[in-house]
Formats: sequence, structure tokens, C-alpha cells
Amino acid sequence: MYSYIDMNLGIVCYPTFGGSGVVATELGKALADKGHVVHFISYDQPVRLDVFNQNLYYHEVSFNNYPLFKYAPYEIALTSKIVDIVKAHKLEVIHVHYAIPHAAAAVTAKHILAREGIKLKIVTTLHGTDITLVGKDQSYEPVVSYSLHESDVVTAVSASLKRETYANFSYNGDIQVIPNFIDFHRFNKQPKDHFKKVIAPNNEKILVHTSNFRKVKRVPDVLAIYRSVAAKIPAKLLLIGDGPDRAAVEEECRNCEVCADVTFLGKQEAVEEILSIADLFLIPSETESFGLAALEAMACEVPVISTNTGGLPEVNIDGVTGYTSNIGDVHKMAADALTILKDENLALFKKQAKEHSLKYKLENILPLYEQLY
Ligand code: GMT
Repeated sequence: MYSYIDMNLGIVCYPTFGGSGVVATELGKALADKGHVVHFISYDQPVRLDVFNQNLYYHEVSFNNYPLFKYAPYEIALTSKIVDIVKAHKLEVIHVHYAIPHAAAAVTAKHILAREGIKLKIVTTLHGTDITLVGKDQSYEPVVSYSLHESDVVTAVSASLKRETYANFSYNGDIQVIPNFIDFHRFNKQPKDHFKKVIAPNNEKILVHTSNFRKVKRVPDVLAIYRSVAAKIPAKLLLIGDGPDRAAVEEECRNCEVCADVTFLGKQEAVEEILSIADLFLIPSETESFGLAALEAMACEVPVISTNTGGLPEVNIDGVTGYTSNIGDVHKMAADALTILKDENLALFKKQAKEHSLKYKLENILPLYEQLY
């Protein structure tokens, strides 16, 4: 049993709906609730930083642009902000979420502070594309490898991401796997019968997908799976989120005349309310280091159809919480979806999805981070 002393901590993250920003914000809020003082540093107010807590602070990274700059030097502004906030608030640790460019900025800040005799520890949490897609690109790899070496602790959100990091970077230090987590006070199945009747008036099965509609999410596969399912049983599809591929998928819906059954909800804050009326979650991504969206669905008793790539099989247990398939195998995914949606199977899959998600409850994961700090 550990007992922790309250500490002053900085968290650097992206402020968007994306998983890394959500995990960082929820972690900061939970730490603040336990008495730690947490300073968020980002270019915008993190979307989930929506509560007042006397232990929570937000510092915006802002800078003046200059006509000479084709690309605004955000990383330099971020580094200077970290130096300033560490000194002003006597922070002991900076926890950066998503390596690019946050880890490099924190490492530079650490070196600047060291010249003044100020000690700063850096925890870098790898979330996925900072390693799997973007980070291993030659344009970034040397700086990411260096930043990992210079961090005091490196964590990854899945065992798969840890393996990918060793495979693609010249880094051989320790990487601790600390999975993402769920705050079950928020993510819980909530009775939403009225909403369900609006979406599925004839008790159709409800399929849901949430993402940033980037290519890596393979949203056209979501539509293909849905269409195969809807050809066999009455079903509706809800699409949550927005991004580059949305327009093309909307057009495809118009072309194949499924607009009456497919609803684009756009970006939504209260995803748990929508997940609460769902029967099945679809996440056919090309790569997914963890798949927080799938875990959030499971927490609301929604089984998952996913690919077997990256960290997804660690979260979605094949044949138990749903099914996993090879990337692009929409025929198998549709067949598996129909198996899950059979009346005699659905209740068991829902129960097992919920049970597995409990392993990731906030109360289990938070002490692992406190232990690091
Ligand atoms: O999707 C991204 O490009 C980055 C990142 C984000 O900010 O949403 O997502 C990653 O981090 C999440 C939280 O740890 C994981 O649940 C996602 O699986 C991971 N995305 C990918 O690996 C594509």
C-alpha cells in the first residue's frame, strides 16, 4: 500500500476531443480531486477541462506571429511557457501526453532550468500515432528518440505500443505500460428510453462509431459493415465526430440511399448518453494503439467489432467482449456483428463487455501514475 504526498504537477497535452487529450485531462482532474495541484499547458482550453476545482489551472501557450515565419514556432513558445510555469509555480514534474512536439519541448525546458539549478522531472506518455504513424517518420524519429532518452519515465498505453516503440526508435530504456482508464461515475449505461425511441422507433438495432474521421479510422468500412448488417436485420447507424473523411462518407450515404437510417451527430460531449442506447460499437481502424473509444463503449455495456491491430486485441477480447478481424475484412466484421446482435447472444456480450471494462476503472489506474510521480 502506498501513501502519496500532494504534489505540484504540470500536464502538457493537446486540447482536442482526441484520445490523448481526453486521457490527460481526465487524469489531471482526478489528481486534483485527490489534492494534487495540476497546471495544464496547451494551446487551447482542453475540451474536458470543464469544471472548477481550486487545484486546477490552465495556461495557454500563445505567441506573436511574424511575417518571416512560414511556420509558427509553436515548440519554442511551448518550451518557454513550461520554463515560466515551472519557475512560477515550483512544479516538480511535467507529464507530457503525446511525444510530438511535447516531449522535445519539455526536455529542452528541463535543460534550460538545470542551468539555473532547478530540477525538473519529465514523464512522457506515448499514445499512438506519435509512434506508429508520425513519430517513426524520418522527419521526426531522431528527435523523438532523443526525447525518450532524456525523459525520466516513459509510459505507453498498451503492450503493443511499447513493442512498436522499441521496434521503430533507437531507445532501449524502460517503458512502463499504463493502460487508459474509465471514470465510471461518468461512463455508465444510463436509461435513455426516450432517445432510443427517437432513433430506433421500431426497435431497430443501433450501431455506433465514434472517431475523428481520419483515414486511419477507415470510416468507409463502418458504412460497409452497417450496410451488410442492415441488409439482414433492421438497424440504424449513429456516427459521432467529425474530420477529413466525413464529407465523402456522407456522400456515399446519399449515393446508396441510406440517409434515413444513418445519422451524423458531429462532435458530441456527452458520448456516454449516446452509447447508452447502442447495441454495437464499430472500430475498424487501420491502427489503434489502445482504442479508448471502444473501452468507453464497453463501459456503457456495448460490445465491440474491431480490427485486430495494435492495442485493440488487449481491449476488445475476441469472442468475449466482441470480435476482432483483419484490417479491411468487412465481410467477417459484418458476420460477427450479426452473431452478436442475435437476441440469444446480445445480453451475454453486453455483460462481458462491461465486466472487462471494469478492469480499467480510474481507481485502478490512477495510483500507477501517482507511484511514478
Ligand atoms: O488518434 C490519434 O492520432 C492520436 C491519439 C489522440 O489524441 O486521439 O489517439 C491515440 O491515443 C488514444 C489515447 O491513448 C488511443 O486510445 C488511440 O488508440 C490512439 N490512436 C491511434 O493509435 C490511432
